[in-house]
Amino acid sequence: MLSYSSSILIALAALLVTCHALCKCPGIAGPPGIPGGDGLKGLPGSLAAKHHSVLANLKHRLFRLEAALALNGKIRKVGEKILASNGKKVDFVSALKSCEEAGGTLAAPKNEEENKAIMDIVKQYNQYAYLGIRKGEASGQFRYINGMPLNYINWHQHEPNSKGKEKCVEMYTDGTWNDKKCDRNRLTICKF
Ligand code: MMA
Ligand code: CA
Repeated sequence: MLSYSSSILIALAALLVTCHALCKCPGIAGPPGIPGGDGLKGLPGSLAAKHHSVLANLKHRLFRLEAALALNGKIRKVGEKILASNGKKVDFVSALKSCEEAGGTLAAPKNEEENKAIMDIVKQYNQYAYLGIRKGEASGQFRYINGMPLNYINWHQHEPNSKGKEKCVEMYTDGTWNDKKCDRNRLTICKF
């Protein structure tokens, strides 16, 4: 199991590699040519130290950025995940599309802690939200957007009652779930 800080470092390393490849990160120069160099193997000590300080700096900036965004309620951190809403109320397909276009997906709680974090946003906007869960055409079962079966549920009493064609799921302000038609306007909450 990787620690949180190792995961951040790995993510930053991947980001750096991408940045170098794309050459579009301001303030980060590409690595100088390394004779006989092969990736990170065989880097001179000075270069390894430089990479280490660049990573430490990025980690620090990322930490402060997340703290600033969390402070004013723009994002919520839960475990390794970041939750955010654009404050918009739209139908399920539009909500999912806007999350995916932003590089995330519709939030779906995988445990009580995540359910509480999503509920906090529902309460913040005082609007029911669509969850990243829908009824599979073939299985007739509620599943995550990626097709995996649910490993946590928090249905409201007497739900799901599948009145008519309720193939989507909304979260109420108390954090419980209701199966609901997908064409209603509900708050968009994305997971990144
Ligand atoms: C509405 C609709 C359903 C929900 C019931 C609960 C009348 O239908 O939101 O999805 O199950 O209310 O009473
Ligand atoms: Ca229902």
